Amino acid sequence: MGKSPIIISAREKWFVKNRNILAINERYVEAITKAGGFSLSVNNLPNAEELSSIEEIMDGLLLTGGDDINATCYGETCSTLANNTDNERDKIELLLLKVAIEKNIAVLGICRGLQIINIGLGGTLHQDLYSEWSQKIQHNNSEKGRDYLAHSVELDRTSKLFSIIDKDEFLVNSLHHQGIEQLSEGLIASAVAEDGLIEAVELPNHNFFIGVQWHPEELTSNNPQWLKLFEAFITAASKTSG
Ligand SMILES: [Mn+2]
Repeated sequence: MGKSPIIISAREKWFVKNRNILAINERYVEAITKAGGFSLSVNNLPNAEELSSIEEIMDGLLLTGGDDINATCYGETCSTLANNTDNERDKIELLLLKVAIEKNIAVLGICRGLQIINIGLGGTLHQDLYSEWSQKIQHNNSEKGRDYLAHSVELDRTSKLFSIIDKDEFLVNSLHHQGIEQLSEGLIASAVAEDGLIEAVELPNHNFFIGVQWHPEELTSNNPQWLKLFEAFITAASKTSG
């Protein structure tokens, strides 16, 4: 066995026990580890030199879920309905994404991660789906549990995600209240929900570049198909590691 590809993520910030904690949900680390990768978090905004050091070791970029992105990142005023924005995290992730695109490094975006991808490439978000867009499906199900299968998505059979999952319709968990408004140029929508919301994106002509609006890391123990997504990501990251 060769060396484990290094998968970089940005930390979340939590206020716990009277202090700011920089953290990552362990489910991501478990999924990366099971798939054969090694997870490493970036805790603060790197300068140009620090960024090139990260670039040297980054085999894959995992953009994780979390609180809302500040709408100023896509030229809008941040809504009062947006939760716990973290400008430093937004900047770290947008920087890492730019490097990953330039260097053809494998990217997997989950929930907020899919949203960062869309913004990084020039798209916009609905800042609150329920009030701004549609009430047809409940996309925000945090009170029902993180593995609660909330709605179905239909997957484009020509997508890379389809080639990994090998199913064109399935149920997903749904723990978000924001979503893609204007899809950025260059991205293709690979999955949509019944209400028409884009739930997965891909960047063609890249080593590996997939974003999903649901949380596969919460579903791997009940449904092994979701570990396959992480395995495909780590395999692609292995190709750039050396
Ligand atoms: Mn959803």
